[in-house]
Amino acid sequence: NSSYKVLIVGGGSGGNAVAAKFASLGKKCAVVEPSDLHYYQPIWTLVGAGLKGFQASVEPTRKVLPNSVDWIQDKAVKFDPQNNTVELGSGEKVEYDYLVVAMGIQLDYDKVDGLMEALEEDPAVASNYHPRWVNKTFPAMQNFEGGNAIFTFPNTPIKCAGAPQKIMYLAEEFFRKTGVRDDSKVIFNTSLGVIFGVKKYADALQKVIQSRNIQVNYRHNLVSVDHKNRTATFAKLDEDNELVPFEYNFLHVTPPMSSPDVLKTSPLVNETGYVDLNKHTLQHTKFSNVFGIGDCTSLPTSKTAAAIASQCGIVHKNLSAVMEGKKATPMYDGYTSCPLITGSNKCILAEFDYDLAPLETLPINQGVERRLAYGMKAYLMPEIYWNVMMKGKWNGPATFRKILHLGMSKSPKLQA
Ligand code: FAD
Ligand code: UQ1
Repeated sequence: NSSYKVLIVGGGSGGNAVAAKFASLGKKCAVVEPSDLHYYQPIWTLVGAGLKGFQASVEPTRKVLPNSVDWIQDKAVKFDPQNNTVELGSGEKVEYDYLVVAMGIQLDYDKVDGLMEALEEDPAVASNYHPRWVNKTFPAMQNFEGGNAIFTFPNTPIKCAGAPQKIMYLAEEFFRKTGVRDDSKVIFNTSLGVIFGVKKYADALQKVIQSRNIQVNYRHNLVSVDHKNRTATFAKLDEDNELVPFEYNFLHVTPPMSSPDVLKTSPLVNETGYVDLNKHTLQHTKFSNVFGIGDCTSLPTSKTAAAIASQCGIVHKNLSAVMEGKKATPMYDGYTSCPLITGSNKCILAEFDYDLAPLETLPINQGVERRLAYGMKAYLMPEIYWNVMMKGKWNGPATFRKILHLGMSKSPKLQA
């Protein structure tokens, strides 16, 4: 059985960003990651809309992980934090002094009746959330000849809460270009009761929705898909789950999501199934040698790569302090960001914190559609991700925000 000073479980956005920070530990640090491929998922919105090629989103895991740290190509199947071990699929138990959990969120496509079959068999059903089915979105948009184009938002926490509607705006614009918009209805069926959780950006999105004649049905949760009859059935969450069928000619699904099954049954999680962290220090609430980052955590902020950028430096600093016998310092203000793309050259760049208060980097109002914000999302972010964040050198835009606001920016609130 092997033993490491720092063991990181999951080598996605969070796990790899942290591994890069600890690369100087060399072989004392390992990453458990089953997949050969590392995905930059934020670009899938643009891949789905035909604006970027899929290859822009993928690199071999070997190339992304720091060379110096060990890559254990397997999955974690059991956590035993009392004994500081993680069991692998192979049956081997790996010991650690310090653990970082970075397993992401699980996609539960199978929880919607008929959905997997529809995704496999119906060319009009697609999903930007999956590396296989994101490649169906643009062909389905091209083949759409009018009728109902339906976009869904599930009744669970998800990653990038804006993505279910970003693809809708891009598709709606595309349908205007291809001349089918007048013969179609663009429908957003969302389990939520609001379009977005932060009022400033919700107000901006409402204007977009009205000006582009999009129909939004709140508290509608997708429960089944019958692709043979091209019907998607939704439960009305505020009306005793009354079922309403919608015929579709194009269907973009955001699946229900949950914490990875392996975590749900582990001692590491709270009652919601996510890794139970102190929201300001990112240290585990019960096991002081355990930290977490990203989508698999209980942190009450929107699950994004942008949030992870702000978290990875804090995990590094606080875990390093704990290694030296010091205490973790409260530092994380919940910063997250969601570039709400509303067209092929337009974006509302939402940035906010735990209080759902806007925390904008640029010294201009980001609550309006801007070409600059689109450029940042489409061209700047991928460069930052691959060349800076994956090298352990991007801690989010806080420093730029302070410079650009000449020190007038609000300082983070970190009361416990
Ligand atoms: P991931 O990057 O998903 O990595 C988790 C890793 O854990 C995976 O590599 C997986 O193989 C591994 N793993 C799983 N189970 C196990 C196991 N049992 N043992 C070991 N390893 C395991 N974010 C933004 O900031 N801006 C955006 O515009 C944006 N848009 C998005 C659009 C879409 C369509 C999607 C899907 C996501 C978007 N995101 C966006 C969200 C962002 O991609 C995620 O929040 C981020 O990648 C989460 O990082 P993570 O490390 O928590 O999880
Ligand atoms: C960000 O830092 C980041 O990580 C690379 C993203 O991931 C895709 C983002 O989408 C955003 C918006 C940020 C925030 C950065 C700036 C400069 C606003």
